[in-house]
Amino acid sequence: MPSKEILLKLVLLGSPAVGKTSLINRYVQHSLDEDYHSTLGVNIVVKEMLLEENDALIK
Ligand SMILES: Nc1nc2c(ncn2[C@@H]2O[C@H](COP(=O)(O)OP(=O)(O)OP(=O)(O)O)[C@@H](O)[C@H]2O)c(=O)[nH]1
Ligand SMILES: [Mg+2]
Repeated sequence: MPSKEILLKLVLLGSPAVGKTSLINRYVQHSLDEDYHSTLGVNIVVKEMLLEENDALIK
């Protein structure tokens, strides 16, 4: 079966210091920084995933 590429773009917005960057870093690179570094402007990250044929996104 030919592979299919799906591109999703997500925007996460919220009040300062509520954990947006921490949530994304945990999901994308499995890391946690206990220090607080305010994100200036925007932070763009990319995560590539290989989905199985029976995953809901593929259907
Ligand atoms: N205890 C606890 N601390 C957390 C959690 N998530 C994030 N933090 C801490 O909260 C602080 C702020 O987290 P960030 O992820 O930088 O917050 P942010 O929403 O991206 O902040 P801005 O970029 O300023 O908008 C950091 O010191 C994190 O370590 C959590 O689930 N539990
Ligand atoms: Mg941030």
